[in-house]
Formats: sequence, structure tokens, C-alpha cells
Amino acid sequence: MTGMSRTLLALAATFLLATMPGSPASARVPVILDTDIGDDIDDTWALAMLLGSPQLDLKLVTTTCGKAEYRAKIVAKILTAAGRTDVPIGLGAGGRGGVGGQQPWVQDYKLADYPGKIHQDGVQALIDAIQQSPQPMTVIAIGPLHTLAAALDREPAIAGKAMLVGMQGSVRKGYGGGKTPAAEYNVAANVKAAQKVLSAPWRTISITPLDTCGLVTISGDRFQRLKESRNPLARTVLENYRIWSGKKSLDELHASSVLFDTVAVYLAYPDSRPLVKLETLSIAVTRDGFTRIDAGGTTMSVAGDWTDLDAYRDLVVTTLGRQ
Ligand SMILES: [Ca+2]
Repeated sequence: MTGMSRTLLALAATFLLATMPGSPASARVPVILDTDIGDDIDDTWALAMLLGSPQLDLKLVTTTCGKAEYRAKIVAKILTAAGRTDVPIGLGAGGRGGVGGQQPWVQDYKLADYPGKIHQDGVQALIDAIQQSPQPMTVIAIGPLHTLAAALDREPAIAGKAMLVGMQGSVRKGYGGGKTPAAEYNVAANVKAAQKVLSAPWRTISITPLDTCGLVTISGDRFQRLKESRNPLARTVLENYRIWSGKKSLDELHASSVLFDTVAVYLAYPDSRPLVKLETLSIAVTRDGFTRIDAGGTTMSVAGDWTDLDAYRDLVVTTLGRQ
């Protein structure tokens, strides 16, 4: 065997280990999901996509941007449906009270009934999970950055031990592919937190701004395949989507809303992310919540465009609909 074929064989073995369900935990990327689940429905799709991705090893979910108990209940019910009550949940920063559009799904659910661990101090749980991980942790931030900013305030050293991946910002395109960048919600909802988190010395920072994530919807045959799937993840996502949409029946739904946050989960996949064009940019967060290319900003990897958006749509459907 030549040196080259040995290398190829080793690469193939690594790939198989990383992608096979039930592969050793050490071959998978340890991740924390920080989410404002319970407002827009895309966080629910993102959590399901994460749970269906064998490359990723979910170690903790933290909530952010207030409504901590309501958001934690949604996470707990989804993790229960997925058979993943081994995953701890942390109540994050921004306040405990308040509800949103998924309240009908969780109004009879009690957090105390979650078989897994509930951390009342989610900020500390996030710090501890990063500090105690034998491998560098990847933090996937798919909401405003209240919880991560609070964690950096309390323990700045976490940045040096983790990679940050986020659905954050808008660089060259705005909502709906518009040609003018927008003050994207996750940044604009808490600008001070975004300035802190997106300039912290993480090992690496990767973001999907609206430029890419703002273009993702699932419709037509792909949506139909999800509706026909018996995978508990797909069933749970569609039930939540039906409630969020205010529909009585799934029959009334034929397409998803924009699935912004799922792209951040894809960016956490190990090694290459061939479906997006990644470019290295220096990005600064302005006082009015824009993410501008600026020589004085922070260097990060930005998914500025798609190489194959249809292949990404297929990936979402395959990941959620896997039997
Ligand atoms: Ca979100």
C-alpha cells in the first residue's frame, strides 16, 4: 500500500467514525446550544437538526434572552421526544418569566418532570461545561447573546477554550435576500452583548449571517417528505410548527418559515462545510446593531454565500426525517 492510499484509508476511517450513529463520543464534536427557542420557530428546527446530526455531541442546552423557564420547558419536551434526557438544560440570562407562541405546547409541562438535569444557573453551567471539557467545546449561538455575554463577564477564560458558531448579523444582504444589510435581530436585540461576544478571543468564530441563513426554506416535495416521516424529531418539529402557525391541521401547511438557525448547526460540523462559501472577514458590531466589514473588527469565518442551497435543503430533510 502506498503512503497516499494509507492516508486516504485513514481519512475514510475518520470520516466513517465521525458520521456513523453510535460512533465513539471522542470522534464527535462536543457542542453547547444557546437558544432563544419559543419565539421564532427556527430554533426548534435547529435543535432537532442538531439531535439528528451524528457528527455533533450535544452536552448542554442553555436558554438566552429571558423567558428562561418557558424556553427550558420547550427544550425539555423536545429532548424527551428525542430520547435524549441525558442532555442537561441551563436557564440562561435575561429573566425567568414570560411566554411565547409555543405556550399551548408546554402549559401543562413542569420542568421538575424532566428526567435530566436542570441547572437553575445556566450561565454557570455553560462556564463549567466549557472549562471541564477534555476537548475544546463548540458553542452554537442562535439567539441574542445575553447568556454568552454574562458567561464572559463571569469567566473571560472560556473564550480561549471554545469555538463560537453563530446565526448572527447581516453582512451584504438583509432579510429575504434584500441588497441592503439589516440590523439583524440576534445582534440588535442586545447590541452590548453582541459587541462583547463577537469580539471575544474565542479559538475561532464562524457565523452565518442573513446572507446565507436568510434564504433557507423547505417546501414542495421536501416538506411533504417531512410530513410523511415517522421520525419523532420530524413529528415534534411539525407539531410545534403547526402551533406556531396557528393552524388546526398539518394539512394546512405546505412550506416552512425561514430556517435561519439551522445553518449555524451546519457550521458546527467538523472539517469541511462544502455547501457554503466561507470567507475570512474582519467584522465590527456597530452601536445600532449592524455587522460591518471593518479593518478594526474581529477576524471571523463568514458564510457569505451558498455553493449549493438545494443540497442544504436536502440535508435538513434527511437529517430530520431519518427513520
Ligand atoms: Ca433563534
